[in-house]
Amino acid sequence: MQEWWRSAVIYQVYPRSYQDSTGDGVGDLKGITNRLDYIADLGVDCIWLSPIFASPQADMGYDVSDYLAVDPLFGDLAEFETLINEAHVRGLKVIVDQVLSHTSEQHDWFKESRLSRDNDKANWYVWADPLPDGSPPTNWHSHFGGPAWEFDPQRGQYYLHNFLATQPDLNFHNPDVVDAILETCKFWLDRGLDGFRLDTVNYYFHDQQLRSNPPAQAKSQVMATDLYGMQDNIYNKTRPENIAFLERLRALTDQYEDIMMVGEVGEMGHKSIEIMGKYTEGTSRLHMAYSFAMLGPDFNAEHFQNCIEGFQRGAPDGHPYWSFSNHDVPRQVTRWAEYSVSDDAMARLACAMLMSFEGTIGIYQGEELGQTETELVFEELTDPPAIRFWPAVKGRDGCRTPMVWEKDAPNAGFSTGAPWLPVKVPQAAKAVDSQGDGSILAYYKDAIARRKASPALSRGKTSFLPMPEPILAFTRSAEDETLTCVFNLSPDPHPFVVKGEAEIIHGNAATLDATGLTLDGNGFAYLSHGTGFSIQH
Ligand code: TEU
Repeated sequence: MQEWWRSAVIYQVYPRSYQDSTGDGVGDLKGITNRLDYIADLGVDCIWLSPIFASPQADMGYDVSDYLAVDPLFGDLAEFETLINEAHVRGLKVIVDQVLSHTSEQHDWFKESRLSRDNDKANWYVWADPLPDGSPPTNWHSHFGGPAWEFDPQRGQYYLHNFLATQPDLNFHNPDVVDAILETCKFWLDRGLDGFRLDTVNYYFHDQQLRSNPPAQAKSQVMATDLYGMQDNIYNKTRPENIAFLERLRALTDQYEDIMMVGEVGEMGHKSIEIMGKYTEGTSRLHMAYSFAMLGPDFNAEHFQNCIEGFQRGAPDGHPYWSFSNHDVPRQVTRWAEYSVSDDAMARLACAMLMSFEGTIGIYQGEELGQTETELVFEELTDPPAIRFWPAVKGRDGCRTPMVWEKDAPNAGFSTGAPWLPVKVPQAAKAVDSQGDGSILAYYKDAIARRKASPALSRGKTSFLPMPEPILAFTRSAEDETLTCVFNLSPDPHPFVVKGEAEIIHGNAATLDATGLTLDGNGFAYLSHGTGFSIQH
């Protein structure tokens, strides 16, 4: 039998913003449990919960102060177990975010580590002496701006942080750290969850030689206008030592049944696709991985083809996870607005594309409503890099505003209290209760069901058809089914010449008649056909 995750659709829940059950303005585990029927009704297979562990919330839970405790903001261990059990009753798997590369500065390990150079935890983090002039050991920069090193007066040394200064980087070269991390994972596996989303999986190991970025990199150390447009610390990521660690983690999860791990590769562009392949090739590393390649501004056929084909070439036995949105990037309807006829047309086009890709599919809460990025003013921001670099950096709050349930209820039914991020009118207008027949929500449910029912869409092999921009076209086939999927990635109409018998089994803004196929702006078609079929632009 095929492993469950291979053809799954995974739904990401951002707990702070899903459903508040207490009126404190922040979503919680009980709130999510209360909404499980809605999630099951979408037809998804699995829920990915963004971090719920004890945390001072400096980076909204991606700064863990106790890996073995649920943050009281979200509930307690009993409520977590109820959530898992209730999900399982509905046939839903649950994976949780594990933020293992760094901890919060409030973690006991770090509190001890920073006390002296010779305590038990002295080498659990990445400490280094200042250069003779007192400056940081390397020119590495933090992803959230500024240097990646913070000086600690008590130790008289710098510690490494790839993200906020309150997120010190664990030293994975220390075997005690690796053992402690594996224990952490075991603790949660023993509680019956179905796997992990591994945060920043290519950041675990640092460059022990402490090599500075070469001059070209150093020059671009200034915070770029786009949070995700910054240069890399080339020596300090995707270290070769990581593979052996991933293999140990896999060996641990293989002791349990049906566990899945999806790693977040913190890179964009084609390089990130290669890393996804390296981390998932074979059966002894991660089950699957995603990168920021499809989460960026690129919206052209060549880009999507390069991602999908590039992955297959690099890792024929690997498995990708594709998604267009998450809690770190502007929502796709807004991000790709320059290519769209309307928000609705883009929501449908993006959904139809995603649901036809080979691999596992991820959607992010609110995406199923065709949600747009929320416009916020400075006073409303909570995301540290945005607060620090506004307006050059807009940050990630705009995709993290609360889920909208009832259009006319206070805070659209998210909370009876003042929500941690505001619910605004354009977002509330897309609330679940306003989405009936013909809505984007109904479209997503159909699209998920269509993918599930189709061997070609859920498991088929992909071969791309040569087409000029802005047309993305490929054939997917499995068992007796062959489908050709054609997408118009522009707002302008495009005609095609079709030879042989064909039928549109699903489409939007698409017409097939004696003269051929026409795709209006953002139109698309899944065509069913026999062997004599061909299509040309
Ligand atoms: O994201 C990593 C991340 O956001 C990026 O820095 C990424 O490495 C870069 O965009 C690649 O171009 C994860 C979480 O998803 C995010 O919410 C956290 O803030 C971050 O790690 C730190 O834990």
